Amino acid sequence: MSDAPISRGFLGRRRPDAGSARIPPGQHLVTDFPILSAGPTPRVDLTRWAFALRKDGHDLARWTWSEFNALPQTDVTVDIHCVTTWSKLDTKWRGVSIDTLLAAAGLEAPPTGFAMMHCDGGYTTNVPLADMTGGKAMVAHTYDGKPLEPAHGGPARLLVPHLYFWKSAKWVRSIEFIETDQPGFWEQLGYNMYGDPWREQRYAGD
Ligand SMILES: Nc1nc2c(c(=O)[nH]1)N[C@H]1C(S)=C(S)[C@@H](COP(=O)(O)O)O[C@H]1N2
Ligand SMILES: [Mo]
Repeated sequence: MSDAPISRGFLGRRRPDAGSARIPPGQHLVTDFPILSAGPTPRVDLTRWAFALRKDGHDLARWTWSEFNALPQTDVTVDIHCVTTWSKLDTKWRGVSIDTLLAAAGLEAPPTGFAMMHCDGGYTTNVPLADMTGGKAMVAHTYDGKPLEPAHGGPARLLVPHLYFWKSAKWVRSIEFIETDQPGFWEQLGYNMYGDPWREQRYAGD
């Protein structure tokens, strides 16, 4: 993921079979955008929405919807990989990178440690902080040029495209910094603590 704009022309000239080297083992391509949610799509009131970075039970930083949207924005085009075996290429997102959030909060990215994502509806998932910084993750609010649909996590979701897509928490409301790794919703049910699609880390022990 980088801040560099991706040329539509270049993507358009890519040969149809040129994507196979981009599909991790055990995955197949889809062109639609499946919806996978463990519960109902929460109804979100943007006037009450806020996004927070938290540690030890208190906010380190907090942004309202308008404050969040006023932060520097990042556009990315990335491939996404769901553990249920679908992959989708060249998905286009706009949002606020985790680097930008940390800088806006006056925080340097902690060199070690983990993040626990907390979402409307109660979903959680864990990701090492090193996998969220350095341009590797964002809180996305726009998909393919349009406001992110509620079913896909709107108004805003985490996007960590280099890990299986269950790590990309929909309706995310806070990132909690934790010292030691803890399992989130699917991880407690036997899914992998890390979830690298290229190493097929689907389940605990993979
Ligand atoms: N809050 C929340 N985030 C979530 C989920 C969920 O059930 N709740 N499902 C995860 C899973 S398993 C996947 S594959 C992706 C699916 O995102 P999509 O519905 O936009 O395809 O969201 C992830 N993020
Ligand atoms: Mo998933």
